[in-house]
Amino acid sequence: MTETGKTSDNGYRPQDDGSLRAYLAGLAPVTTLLSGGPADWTVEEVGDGNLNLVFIVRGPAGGVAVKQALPYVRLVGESWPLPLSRAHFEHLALSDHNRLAPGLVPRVLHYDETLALIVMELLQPHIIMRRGMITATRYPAFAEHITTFMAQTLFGTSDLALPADEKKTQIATFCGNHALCKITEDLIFTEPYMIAENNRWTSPQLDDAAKGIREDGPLKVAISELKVKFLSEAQALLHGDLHTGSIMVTESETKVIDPEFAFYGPMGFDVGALIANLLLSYFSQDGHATPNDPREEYKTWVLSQVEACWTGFVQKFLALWDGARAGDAYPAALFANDPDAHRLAQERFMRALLTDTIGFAAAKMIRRILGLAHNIDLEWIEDPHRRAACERRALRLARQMMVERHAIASMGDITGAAAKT
Ligand code: SR1
Ligand code: MG
Repeated sequence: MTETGKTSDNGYRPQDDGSLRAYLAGLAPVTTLLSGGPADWTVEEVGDGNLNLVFIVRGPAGGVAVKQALPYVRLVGESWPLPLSRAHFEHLALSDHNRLAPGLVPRVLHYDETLALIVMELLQPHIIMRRGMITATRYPAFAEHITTFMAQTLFGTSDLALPADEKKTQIATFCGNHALCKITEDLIFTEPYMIAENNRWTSPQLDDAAKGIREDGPLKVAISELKVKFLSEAQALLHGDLHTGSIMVTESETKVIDPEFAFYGPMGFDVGALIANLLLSYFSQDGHATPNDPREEYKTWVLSQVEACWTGFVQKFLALWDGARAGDAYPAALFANDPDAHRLAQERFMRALLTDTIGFAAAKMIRRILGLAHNIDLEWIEDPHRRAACERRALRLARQMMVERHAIASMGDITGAAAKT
């Protein structure tokens, strides 16, 4: 690996059952954890994401998860090359996240630069949160945990926490992850608003809605403003893909996985990703409801989580701001004798962050309905008429959120509008 994060292709090979057993057998911490020998282990490739190989390896005493980057986008195939260096940035981000939000991220047992491969603790019995929400499962500890994760990681890598020289060094390091940023720039901020080969939607049911979005001038201005923020505002180290498929949960635990899109960007992008995916789950519930399982109470719970995620995040972020900190932004000495100015500074900062969060959330909702990569929350609604009805409501709210984001004063306004949409 060079300092720019480029992995040499020398020695790289995608793992399979046999090669992975042999490889792991050479890693003492892994063999101790698994116990037995390679012949006693089970190896299963379970990757259902868009980009990578993921193996679950189980031995007599325990298990590990192994994630390996492929040199192309798995969802599309070898025609879309993608640098292996994303594993380098994922590893760096996991290390920062483990330091800043201990217990909320999987532990890394081993990292191999050449193979672009990370061995992590196996999270069990955790499941991907999105899957749990499709079966209307509540996660009572989720909002508490995810707000801690977002506040600690976003505050802890911002100019409020870091001296400027350190922050700039970090920005420079993560700039190398530009290929993953480019996916976001194209798939989220550009393609859904124009005719593009990658786009797909529930057709013909949503043909008119897709056309409407392509012809919506105010929406195109708004998404372009958000794209400029994404391209140019290095506020904090972002997870970069903080949807409910990147969160594993049990009733009492929450773990944030998969930060391969990590880079220094606008904080509202991470918070907005989370809010968007909760709202998409909300809109999908009518598509999964049955007479015996009408989902009305669950929908209320999901909307309560949208508000809890925002209010909990704000409260924790401001508590960190009020504590001892080393950052160059808003120097404590400047505000020491002026509590009114301090409060005003915080209010204005959080107001701007709310506006960004709402805008990015809207962008994330639209891309999952009209762009390349969709969510199983909606995809698993088999009847296309029923699915399209859910998607249409989500699109309507997202359009309003994005265009009116400067005028929306609270997350309660969004949940209220969602319930009426
Ligand atoms: C081509 S990758 C498509 C999407 O998968 C990831 O989960 C990201 O959200 C990315 O935009
Ligand atoms: Mg992912």
